[in-house]
Amino acid sequence: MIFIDRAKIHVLSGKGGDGALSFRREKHVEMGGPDGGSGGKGGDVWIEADPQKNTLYDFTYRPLFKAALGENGRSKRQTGACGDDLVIGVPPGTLLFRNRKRVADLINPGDRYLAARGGRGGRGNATFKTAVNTAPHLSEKGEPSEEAFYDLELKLVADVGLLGFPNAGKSTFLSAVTQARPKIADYPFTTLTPNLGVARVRGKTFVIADIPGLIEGAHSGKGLGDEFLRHVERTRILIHLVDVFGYDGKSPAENLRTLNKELAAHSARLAQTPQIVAATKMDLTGSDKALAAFRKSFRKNKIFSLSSATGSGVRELMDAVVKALDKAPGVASFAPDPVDIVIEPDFQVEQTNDGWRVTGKKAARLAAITHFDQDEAVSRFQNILVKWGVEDALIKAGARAGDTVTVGDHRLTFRPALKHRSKR
Ligand SMILES: Nc1nc2c(ncn2[C@@H]2O[C@H](COP(=O)(O)OP(=O)(O)OP(=O)(O)O)[C@@H](O)[C@H]2O)c(=O)[nH]1
Ligand SMILES: [Mg+2]
Repeated sequence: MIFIDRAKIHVLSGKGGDGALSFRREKHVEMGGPDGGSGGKGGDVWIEADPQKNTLYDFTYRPLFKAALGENGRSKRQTGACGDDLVIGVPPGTLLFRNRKRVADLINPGDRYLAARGGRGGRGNATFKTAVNTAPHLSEKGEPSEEAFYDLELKLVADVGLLGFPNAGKSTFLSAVTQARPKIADYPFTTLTPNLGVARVRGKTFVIADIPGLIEGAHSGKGLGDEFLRHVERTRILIHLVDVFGYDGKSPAENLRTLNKELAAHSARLAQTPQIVAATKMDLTGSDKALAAFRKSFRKNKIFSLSSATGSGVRELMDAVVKALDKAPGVASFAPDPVDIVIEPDFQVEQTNDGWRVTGKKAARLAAITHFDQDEAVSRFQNILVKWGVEDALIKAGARAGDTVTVGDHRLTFRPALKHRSKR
């Protein structure tokens, strides 16, 4: 399994089905009534946290996700079937961004976000029947599909994060206290991607995240950088493992301070996460003396003594972890960024090189569902625009009869109603 924690996806909801235009035909009935059924709704696209997943690898090569179309309506008032929704499974802990704004944090299995709404089905001509118009020759097209792009970013969901310089013994500790079997070796940067393990201590269960080693300057890209710190950003507490013999010729106390600076440079919030400090490799010769010196030069935290190799100190450390978890707040979630509330007018009128354009979501939608090859549909379209005040707005802006007016993808010739013509 390849661990990927960033991806981009492209989603497309289903177009709504078109409404039907049809009239009842029966033997001995000459003028049957309208019986065109409405189209079905197009499928929605959802993004959902799926506990079976732990990487965004699936999205490396499959960037487009399309929900099914709604079926067209048919005669005899048969409504088209709705298009099936498409549910895209992502690992719990996936954050969704749209236009660089965070829109959701899918932490818990089953958390879902509506990524693209399916188009509404168009109305069939049966629904347009009124006392005045008993034989409507018009129907609507289904609403178009919705397209969107999302950036996905995974921040693993874990209770405890392991922190330390390369080679400190993080992965060894994880394999000592959980079933996880990460790669362990006597060289720095053995771990290249995070590992999760589930620990059970006195009836309590919690998830531990082991991440690659950090070094001085990680926040500016040294070593493997500090990208992986995002996988401990949610954790409730951190265990800071320090090789009792130091790393890179520096003392363990210096190592500890250096990493805490890196942590703060990455995120102020992470620097606030409670830490339990443990000196590792306490089974090796000279470790007792080294630990005494370490404790002497670093008095801010209690320093636990740990050997993942012999198991000594593991229990005491895990008890402290359970205690700390009891006090710590829950796994952090990230709220959506505030959205700018744009109160969009129903339409706007603007002058173009060759005439006028009516813009706005509502107007574009109306144009999209209108059959411009049906005379009655065109009249309805015009009546609705007049009702919204589009005609008045065009006149006010200076439009004259005969000018070209574009609405959505359609170009029309402006023919204002009599009340406007008589004014001139
Ligand atoms: N003697 C002894 N050796 C240990 C102990 N814990 C880890 N080691 C050794 O230290 C080396 C590094 O251990 P890892 O668990 O791979 O260290 P890490 O912190 O995960 O390292 P990176 O993944 O490179 O950041 C390995 O050779 C381990 O066998 C310990 O408690 N005692
Ligand atoms: Mg490791």
